[in-house]
Amino acid sequence: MTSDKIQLTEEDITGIKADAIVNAANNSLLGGGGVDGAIHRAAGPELLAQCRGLGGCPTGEARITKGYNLPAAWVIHTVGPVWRGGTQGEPELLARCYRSCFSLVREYGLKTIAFPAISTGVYGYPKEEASRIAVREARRALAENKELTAILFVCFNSATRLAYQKALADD
Ligand code: AR6
Repeated sequence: MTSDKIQLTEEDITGIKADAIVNAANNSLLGGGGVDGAIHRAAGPELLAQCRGLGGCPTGEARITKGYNLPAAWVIHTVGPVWRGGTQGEPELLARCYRSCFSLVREYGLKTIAFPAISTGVYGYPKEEASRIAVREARRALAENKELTAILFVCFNSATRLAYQKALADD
């Protein structure tokens, strides 16, 4: 089932004005490269200060902070799995990331959320497999949470966009 509540865009996630944007963080939650670095730069030092107080985050879980200087009100930090060939529980851990984010969405009464392609950069998760998991979990969240009005998948390049388009076309 395709839903018009799921949208794709090719832009920098730090400019998106959703209730929450998701950060593909690491276990320390103290910043890094990729989308994590971009979010910390755009949000400003108060974000790092709040993250310091969280004491890290296990892979597959998520933590929420304010968005500070970002247009988004909240940042949901989740830690995706490092790709090790797919036999080390990576698909389940990646699915758990999305579910952890959607459970915070429900808890905080958020209506719109933007995700980067978690784990598909530095962590090496193949884009097609990762996007299938992202789309499956998004559909599940929309079925379970009627308050959720929009899920935006932010594709940073055309290969990522293509992978999501394929995943959305598959039922
Ligand atoms: N907006 C949207 N998407 C982006 C942006 C951006 N500004 N920048 C990168 N991407 P990655 P991971 C895309 O590497 O694989 C960090 O150092 C990127 O093209 O950011 O989960 C953390 O601290 C890719 O499609 O995250 C961790 O150590 C996607 O975001 C580690 O990287 C995810 O790429 C996490 O690795």
